[in-house]
Amino acid sequence: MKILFVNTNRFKNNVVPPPVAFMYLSAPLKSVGHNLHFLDLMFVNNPIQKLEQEIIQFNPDIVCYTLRNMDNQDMIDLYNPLPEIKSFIQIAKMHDKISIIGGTAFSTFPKMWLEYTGADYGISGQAEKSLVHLIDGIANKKIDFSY
Ligand code: B12
Repeated sequence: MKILFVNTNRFKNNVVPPPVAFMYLSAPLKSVGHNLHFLDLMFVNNPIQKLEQEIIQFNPDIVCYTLRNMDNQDMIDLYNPLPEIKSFIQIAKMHDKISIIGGTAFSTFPKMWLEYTGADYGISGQAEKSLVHLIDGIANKKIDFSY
């Protein structure tokens, strides 16, 4: 399948961590033959426009979003990325693409994130093996969408 993998982290304070999750997840997906494309939104000026452009050009079957930070753990100057991340996931839905979310922020509050963003699927915790199984299930229609 064609999979677009999106790094949603745009928090630039402190160190900017490289999107290592994709490095961990790409090898197992490639080893079973998936066609991957990666989009890092960290330094993009207009992330919504860029994401929409990538979805139209690459035309993926599935968009995977990595969600790193819930917040900056700063009660005086709180950073809240939730609305922006939700808007990224809505773009996949607008284009009728299957969306899968994961990452440390997602794993902290998985039920809340799924309900808030409307993503199709989420995997909490490490996903090197489970993401391959989930995508295999989607590809072979072994997963019931009507939940
Ligand atoms: C190392 C680290 C840092 C380092 C990064 C250094 C570097 N060069 O990368 C430093 C110290 C700089 C740092 C900074 C911050 N960090 Co930090 N950090 C971590 C730590 C310990 C490991 C992150 C990591 O690299 N993991 C390795 C990668 C491969 O794992 P992963 O991203 O989780 O990916 C796996 C799964 O999540 C999943 N997955 C990931 N994406 C996807 C996507 C899909 C579709 C699927 C299915 C699965 C999936 O599969 C992957 C492979 O198994 C985590 C805690 C932890 N144990 O995870 C906190 C953590 C991520 N950090 C956190 C926070 C808050 C911050 C800061 C905001 C702190 C601050 N106040 O400044 C900043 C943010 C920096 C930024 N600009 O974004 C929180 C995030 C949760 C939250 N509360 O928002 C965590 C979870 C710590 C915590 N328990 O609170 N951090």
